[in-house]
Amino acid sequence: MKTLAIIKPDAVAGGKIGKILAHLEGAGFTIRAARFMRLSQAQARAFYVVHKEQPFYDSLVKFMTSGACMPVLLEHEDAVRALREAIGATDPAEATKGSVRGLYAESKERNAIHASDSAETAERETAFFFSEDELNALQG
Ligand code: 3AN
Repeated sequence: MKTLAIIKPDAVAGGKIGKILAHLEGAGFTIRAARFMRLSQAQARAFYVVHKEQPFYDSLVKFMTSGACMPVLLEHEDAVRALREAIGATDPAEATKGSVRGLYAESKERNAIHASDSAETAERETAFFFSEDELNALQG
């Protein structure tokens, strides 16, 4: 199965793309699609719409639009669970030491990487960044 990750602007600006992708490939994920982009305000607001009532929403949108990010479609047996485990807890202070966030996150907000939290979310978030046609073409 597949799930969606986003290498966030803090990790892109900090030069961590290569390390994070290597970490994920080392954990058994296969990269199926990727793009390098800067989210617009509208895109960031829509992507995080489930958090729109949260006190951190405006700050999160500001951070996610502050620079380039890298959405990545990853395949793994049990991909959603495996990726959540590989990235660690939202708060780097609580993240497992060897997890992506344990290694690279700065704070709860600037936490290096996003991962879909369920199979349904993974489908919605994948469609947010990659069209069916594009994914079919990548499969060859
Ligand atoms: P996760 O990314 O671990 O699934 P969510 O879905 O609870 O965490 O939160 C989405 C994003 O919102 C997080 N990745 C983080 O950047 C930000 N966030 C969550 N909680 C906080 C908080 N208390 N303060 C600031 N930012 C937060």
